[in-house]
Amino acid sequence: MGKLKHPIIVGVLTLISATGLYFLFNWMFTRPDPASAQAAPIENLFQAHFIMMAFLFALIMVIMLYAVVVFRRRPGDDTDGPHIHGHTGLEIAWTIIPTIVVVGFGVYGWVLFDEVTAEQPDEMVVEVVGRQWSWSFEYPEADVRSARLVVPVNQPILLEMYSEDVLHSFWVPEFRVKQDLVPGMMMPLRITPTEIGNYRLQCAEICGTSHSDMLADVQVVSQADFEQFLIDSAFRYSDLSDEARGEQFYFDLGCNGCHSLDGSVNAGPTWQGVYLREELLDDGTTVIADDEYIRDSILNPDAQIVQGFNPGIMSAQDFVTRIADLEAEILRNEGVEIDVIADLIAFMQTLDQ
Ligand code: HEC
Ligand SMILES: [Cu+2]
Repeated sequence: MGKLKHPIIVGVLTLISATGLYFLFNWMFTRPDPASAQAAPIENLFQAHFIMMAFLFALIMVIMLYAVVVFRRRPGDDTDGPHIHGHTGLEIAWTIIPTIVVVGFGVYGWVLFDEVTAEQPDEMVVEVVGRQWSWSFEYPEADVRSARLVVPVNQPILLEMYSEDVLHSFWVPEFRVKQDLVPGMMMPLRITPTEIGNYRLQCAEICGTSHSDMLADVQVVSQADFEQFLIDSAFRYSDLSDEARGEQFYFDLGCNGCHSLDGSVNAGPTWQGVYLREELLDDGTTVIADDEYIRDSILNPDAQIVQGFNPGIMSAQDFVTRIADLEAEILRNEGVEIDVIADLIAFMQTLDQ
């Protein structure tokens, strides 16, 4: 031993501490089980980081604590330590090794980013729309709209994502990939789900009052179940009853982002029992929520404000244009004139207290 005694002890202590820290990090940074093809390489990247973090942290702490304890000044010892004037070899080593590690991780991340964003064969396109504070999904090949994202297992998916207002972010932790939605741009995200199951999409970009409610169900299903989903969801607006169409509009236009059906108060008043309800307005007057008032509340939202709620929130969504666009689209696709607001009111009439 002799001269090598301290380095050997420090080396052994470093390895033991690094192993402990590695398990600690894995336990601390809780992650649900990976469920997409893109998740596996990202999980490896996590592990590589944990190993490097555990090793470096252990190395620095062990050397420091070891020196503090073992080489502490003893009582009565007034001698000076040795004077050291630099060590060229050491300085070169501690410049070159960290450079290689940092650049190495950079290259690793770059290659991996290329891999997880790479185009896949036979991609299925799903259009994703995010807005304050709800999501909706369209399957252009099947002419299906949905408030939940249903995808077949092991099928490469290309999500074409749009925001109708501010920045949002698509994040399903099990898939490990995350992508911002930027207003005015199509943002792509590729996912190949590998595990059948139910997941939850959450917006990961703070986007206003009800950001934390901006959730959607994600279901990874078998190919057969997926085809059944498309059959069950394929519809023409004009085939539905007025009330059912109103309910569909409630989701398609994103009214569900602010208006609950179960009495809970979100950014806007609940729709439970809204029809013919007596509303107290912020100027102290009351009004009965009849057809005319409801139509006005949608077309000219800032004219009458329900007490306890904020003006400007609904008008910022520009429903006048969006409803007109939707009516024009239905007329174009189905050849029928639909009054979206009348159907929304018919739906509200079904929502008793
Ligand atoms: C971004 C949040 C938001 C969205 C999305 C939203 N609203 Fe509202 N809505 C509000 C707020 C806030 C109020 C209350 C302030 C006011 O009276 O304008 C409100 C009030 C209303 C009222 C009056 C309700 C009452 O109790 O008197 C109606 C009717 C209404 N909204 C219809 C709709 C319809 C239809 C949609 C979908 C096309 C929709 N809203 C989407 C925020 C929203
Ligand atoms: Cu959001």
